[in-house]
Amino acid sequence: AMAESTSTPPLTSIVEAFEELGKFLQSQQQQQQQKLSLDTFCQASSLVSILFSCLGLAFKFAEMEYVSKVDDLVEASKTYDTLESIIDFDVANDMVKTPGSHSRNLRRVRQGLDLIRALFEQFLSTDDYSLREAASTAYAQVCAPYHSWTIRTAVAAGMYALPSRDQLLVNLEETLSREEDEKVHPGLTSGD
Ligand code: 1PZ
Repeated sequence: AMAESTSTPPLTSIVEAFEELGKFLQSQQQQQQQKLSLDTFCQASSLVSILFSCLGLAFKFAEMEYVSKVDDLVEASKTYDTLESIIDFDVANDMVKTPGSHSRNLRRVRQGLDLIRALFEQFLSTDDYSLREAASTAYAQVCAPYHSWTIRTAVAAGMYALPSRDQLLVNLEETLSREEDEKVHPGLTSGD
């Protein structure tokens, strides 16, 4: 159902989806209640998967990890309405830290999202950062404290396989223009 909603470029879709979530949470906060629909959260989180296609094969494992956690939450959304309800259930059953529990997967997805937030913050703060530097700094801040030594070592090695910052932007634009092409039909591009 989500596969065809590509009328907006991916980065724009991601930004819009999370700004909506943010606005919703702020309005809820003013009413002293925070009930975020799991369904809405999953839709926003799924959009992020497109970024992996810009990173290259070395990050296939990270993609599979991320996508499997989001898929688990999509499955959970058939039973649970809100983020709070899965956490309440897992707290009551002492399963918050159990690998594979919805709460644990939710935390993993949140860490993935936070990693992207940190990465783009690095990008905005200076032009000097290479993608590897920015990604390494973001990873060290956000995810490394919660990953095993084995994973941290593999990620550190994988960082050398990341494209350059310029190449990432090219890859992103290619993704963007492919989406644009679908929108305006191929062959109708303005020839100047
Ligand atoms: C443009 C963005 C560049 C960012 C590059 C940084 C990539 C960091 C890669 C992190 C790899 C993590 C690999 C595996 C982690 C697993 O140990 C855990 C297992 O969880 P458990 O089953 O024990 O509960 N899995 C995760 O933490 C799932 C989420 C990891 C992926 C986050 C990456 C998000 C980056 C998105 C960039 C498009």
